[in-house]
Amino acid sequence: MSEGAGIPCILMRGGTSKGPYFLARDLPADREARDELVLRVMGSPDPRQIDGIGGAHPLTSKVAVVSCSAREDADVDYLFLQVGVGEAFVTDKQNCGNLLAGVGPFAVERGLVAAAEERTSVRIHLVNTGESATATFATPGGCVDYAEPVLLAFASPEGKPLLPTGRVRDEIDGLPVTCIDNGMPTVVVRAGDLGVTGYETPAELEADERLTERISRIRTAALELMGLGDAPSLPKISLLAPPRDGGTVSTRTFIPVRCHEAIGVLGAVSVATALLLPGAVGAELAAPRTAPGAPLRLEHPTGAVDVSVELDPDAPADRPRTRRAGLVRTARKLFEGTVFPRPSHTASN
Ligand code: NQM
Repeated sequence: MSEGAGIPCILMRGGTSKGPYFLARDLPADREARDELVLRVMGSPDPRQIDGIGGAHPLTSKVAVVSCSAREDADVDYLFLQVGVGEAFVTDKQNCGNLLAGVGPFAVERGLVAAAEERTSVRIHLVNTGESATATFATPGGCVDYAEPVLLAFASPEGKPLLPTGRVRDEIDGLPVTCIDNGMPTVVVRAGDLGVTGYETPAELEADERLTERISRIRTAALELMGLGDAPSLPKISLLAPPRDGGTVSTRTFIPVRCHEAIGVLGAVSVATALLLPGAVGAELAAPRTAPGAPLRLEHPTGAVDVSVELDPDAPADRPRTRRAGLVRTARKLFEGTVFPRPSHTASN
């Protein structure tokens, strides 16, 4: 790929996030070369991403790479890349369930999957973690209808423990926490234990230096406790409080430096799963389910998300498993074209 050559991509909103979607074959196969190119495409490490197409926030500094799958149980492979804002990193150590919402529609747009007449289901292999999901969406007359929702169903992850520390509760920095991973490594903590209500805006929470320093300490300790190595965007830290708007629980989630304006998809699945585990931190704050098996409604700074999750009753108590999980998102094709990455040696703006 020559310097200055453009790369075909579709810019999509997936749930509450946004980013370019590429076919894997349009990016370098070499990982280092790919990551270096992705930094230039997005405009990182500049915190404004002014010379790229990133949106200068972790929720808009995301990239999806999609290809046909060689696996029998999947139609497409989806690799997610989180790109640093103000930092020169590209990490594949986490999934993104929000961009996942656009993967099925993108696969149809690019002809990787043939659309059915009414609704199309695409089986997606999440390359980052080896998990799998099925996205089902409306395709009347064989075209994606972006006005309709995308149903995301997650199979239970094989062999990966929901409780990475082996315990339903741990203590970090003197606080009770639950470390959970049902698709997204997340630390659940009571907002009240951190001296906040849990109803503050993300801007208010980010401005609270005492809080952000504590969250940073919790994160550093949890990285080790959960065996996450040095993943720059993990774990997420979700602050729980009793619900205020008829939901199950209120959440404010650090991802892990900025506070999410909503909550990540797999982050929500992970928090909802923790709420079902007897003894988990924050489960006592949750309103009872309206009916057995009813979705859990996680309130967040800009609304709420309903998560369906079912525990496997046959799993041993010390090694809980889920049977399935799912939620509904939307996605939208925003722009289709050719992106021109900043050349590696550029004079200043
Ligand atoms: O948890 C943000 C997002 C996410 C991740 C983050 C996500 C998920 O909202 O599945 O979607 O936690 O970094 O895009």
